Amino acid sequence: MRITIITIFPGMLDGFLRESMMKRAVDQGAVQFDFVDPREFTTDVHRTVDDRPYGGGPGMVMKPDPLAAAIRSVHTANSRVIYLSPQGCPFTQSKAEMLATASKHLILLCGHYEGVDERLIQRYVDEEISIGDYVLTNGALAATVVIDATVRLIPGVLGGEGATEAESFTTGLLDFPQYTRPEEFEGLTVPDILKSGDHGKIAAWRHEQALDRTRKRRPDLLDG
Ligand code: 4FV
Repeated sequence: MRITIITIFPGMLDGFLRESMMKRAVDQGAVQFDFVDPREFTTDVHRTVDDRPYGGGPGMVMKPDPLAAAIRSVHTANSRVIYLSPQGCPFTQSKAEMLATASKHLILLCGHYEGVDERLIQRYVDEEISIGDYVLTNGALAATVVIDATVRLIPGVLGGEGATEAESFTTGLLDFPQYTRPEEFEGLTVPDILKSGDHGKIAAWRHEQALDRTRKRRPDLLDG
């Protein structure tokens, strides 16, 4: 998979892409990342990528032209343009699974300021995704979340670490509680069932725990 990040702050993702799982995914050849800075597609000496909003109001809006040229510079028939914004569809595990399996080339458009000129979205964006109902300073942070949740699902990337089939949201439930050594921690012990070796009983206990937590913390996940 190829992931192109369109952002005026390419350095913001450097550390994240050079560490841990993402670095390993690149080393394995499962994914390649590249950046496009819209400033490279400006025509004025100040390399202007934003301007005041028509109709007045606070803040600035990203100009359509540099973004359009940036997208065109990498867009192919296999590309899917995703704009990260609070107006997007909520990002979910199933969306991550879809992106991980169905996409050859993701172009992640990272907004800044008050957002992007609507005409750019109309003409170039295939899908708008929101990572949550709050406002970030920059879409690159949201792109990082989408990249992480998606790339880890590319077959082979996770290797031995954690089977994705049985994890949160994939089962429709929150995860069961996890324990590891020491057997006693500050007076707290590990539930005996987990030390029983009876895998049938352990699986039943874990499912009951997951169900109970989901009922208490996220009953919305149980609707339907
Ligand atoms: C956001 C979100 C988000 C809005 C203004 C960047 C900011 C600034 N993106 N999910 N929530 N974006 O807050 O995806 O341009």
